[in-house]
Parts: sequence; structure tokens; C-alpha cells
Amino acid sequence: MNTAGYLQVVDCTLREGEQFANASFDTDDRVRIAKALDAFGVDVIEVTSPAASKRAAEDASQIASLGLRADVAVHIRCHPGDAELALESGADAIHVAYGTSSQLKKHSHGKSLNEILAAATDVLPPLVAAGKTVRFSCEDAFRTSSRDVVRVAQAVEELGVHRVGLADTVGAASPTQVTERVSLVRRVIDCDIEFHGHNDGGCAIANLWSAYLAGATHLDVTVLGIGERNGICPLGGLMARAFIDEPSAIERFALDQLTSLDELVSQAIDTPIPFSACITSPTAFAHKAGLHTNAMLRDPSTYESIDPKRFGRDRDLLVAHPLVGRNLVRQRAHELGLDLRGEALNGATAELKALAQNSTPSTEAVRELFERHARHQ
Ligand code: HCA
Ligand code: CU
Repeated sequence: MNTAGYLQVVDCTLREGEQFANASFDTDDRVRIAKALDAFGVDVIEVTSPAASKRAAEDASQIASLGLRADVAVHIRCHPGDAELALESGADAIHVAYGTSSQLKKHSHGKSLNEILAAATDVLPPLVAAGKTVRFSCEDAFRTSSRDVVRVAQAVEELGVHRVGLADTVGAASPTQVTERVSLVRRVIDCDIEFHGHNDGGCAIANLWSAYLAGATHLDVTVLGIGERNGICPLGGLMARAFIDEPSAIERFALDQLTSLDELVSQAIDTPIPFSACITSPTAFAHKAGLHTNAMLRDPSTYESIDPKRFGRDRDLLVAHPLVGRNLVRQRAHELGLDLRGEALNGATAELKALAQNSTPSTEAVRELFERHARHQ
């Protein structure tokens, strides 16, 4: 069952994202990012545990009191002390996580599955009774036996949680494994299901989407995908995948704000938007080879799966390089009010290709070249 009936985005930039090597947000950054996420339309904004530091506790309370449309969730360990601080923060939701794989049981917290369930029995019911939205997540769920995942999911549902989370903590799961695991959990519990997936194996976007198709209701992302190691599914990656596969699922988001949101976080972490980022990369809609630009001039759908305009972006047909074709030169000259054809067009194209061999000519240099050939035709 999906209680909302639609894809819900849980943004973890202010929790997982802060665990990215280059990230260290101050209060202003956190508030600015929370407001921008809210304006974009994410459903839940997850923030660092108030137990992490005095500053984290103050910032969690401040963000919870901004009056955002999104739910603000604090992420905590399954400890009574953390739970108390979470309640004091005034957050709408509480996200509890506990490692359930043999690796985490042995080397991280040292507790058995029975001890994990005993802690959940202590910590979760008072949070539910306090009227909070409560999510319990199995960390490293994909290296946990399916028997144990089912056992924990059923036990915490019984304790009243609104959502069970499955985390691919080490980014090792494949889309097929995610489909199987989420489908299995979907069959044995009725409450909502959240998926959180790291990108170590390069499958973060594919895994998130597989989880959604298999019945996960809540999908974890961060802006630019920032997080531990090489991060989790980027918000832009989820938007790209959904735009292609099920555009109606993301109609309600302010898609034209995606690029400025990525830019905001990119500035805050002093790290450029990766060239490979979906939608918001500076080159995401740049077409270069003559064969491509030729076809793009006829019909942009030839080499475009995502309409840049829907995201407030423009496509870019690159002219100042050695692979440029005559048709694009004619078109670009036309945009500059010049009519290049025949020998003049051939000459301008040949000269531009040669000129661009060593370095990229400036827009001004390209215009001058076109004007010179247009004058002599
Ligand atoms: C971590 C924890 C976590 C938690 C995910 C969740 C993970 O930082 O290691 O609460 O669902 O990836 O398991 O981010
Ligand atoms: Cu994580």
C-alpha cells in the first residue's frame, strides 16, 4: 500500500549529504538548502541527528520551525536518549536506522537480531504515541538474509511504524536484487516502504527506480547525490529517470528549479556539478558531432530523451570545434543575420574547422569569420 498514492521524495542532503567528504554546512547553508528543497517540492527533508552535536540539535529545531510544507525528519540511532532529543527537536518525523547485516552486527554495533528488536520495542512505540511519523530502516538490508529482513519489517510494523526502510548501505545491490527484495517486503507488510541506495557499484539511480517499480513508496536522494564515499542517488538522476519512464510521477515538482538547487549545493560544498550529472550538468544538453547537430536541426527528439525546456534549460548545438558540419554553420550564421551558402559556406566551415583544431575560438572570432565569408560571396 502506498498511503499517498504517489512517488514520495525523501531528501537526505542535510544528513547523508553532510557525510560527503567535501561537505560542511553551517546554519545558513542548512536553512537555505532546506528552503530550496521545500520550494522544489520534496516530501521529506531529513536532517542530522540532534544527538550529533549542540549545533545539530539547534539547527534541527530551527529547520523544524520554519513552517515548511515538507515534513522535517531527524535521523537517529535506535537509542532512548536519541529518541528523546528527536522529540524535543519538534521535527514532524523520526527516522531510526539499525544495521541488520552480519557485517554491521559484528563490526559496527555488536548487537544480535534479538537485541535489535528489543531496542526497537523500547524506542519506537513512544515515538508513534507522540504522533510522529516514524520510519525504521534496516541498514545494509541487501547483505542481510531475507528471513531477517522480513522478521524485522514485520516486527516494526507491529510496533506501529509508518514506514520500513531498506538501505543498500554499501552500494552493492543490483537492480534485479532490489526488485526481488522490495517485492518480497511488499508482500509481507502493509505500511509504506522506503529505499536508500549508495552508488559504489554505479547502480544508485537504477536501484532507486527498481525499488519504486517494485512497490517502494518513498525514495531517498540527495542533491547531486552527495553522501558517504561516492554518495547515493542524485535528485536530478531520479527526476531524469522518472521524466523518461513516468513523467506524471514528477509533474508536481518545480522542475525548473532543479539546476539552481544543484548550483546552490555545488557552491556550498565548493565542488562543481559533475559533467555526468543528469539534466543539470553544464553539458547535459550539448550536441557536438555534425551528424548529431544535423539531425537535431531537423528534429530535436532525434538525440534527446529529455526535453531541456521542461527543466528550464536550453539545448546547445556546439559550433566552434573541428567536428562542426555545414548545416549548423549555415544555421548559426542565419541566427547572426548572415546568409552563408555555396562556396562561402564551404569556405567558412573549412576555416572554422581548421581554426578550432588547436583551441576553441571565441563567439566573437566565429562571428568575425562568418561575416568575412558572407561579405565575399
Ligand atoms: C549510513 C547510514 C545510512 C542509513 C540509511 C537509512 C545507510 O550513513 O551508513 O537511514 O535508511 O546508508 O545505511 O545512510
Ligand atoms: Cu546512506
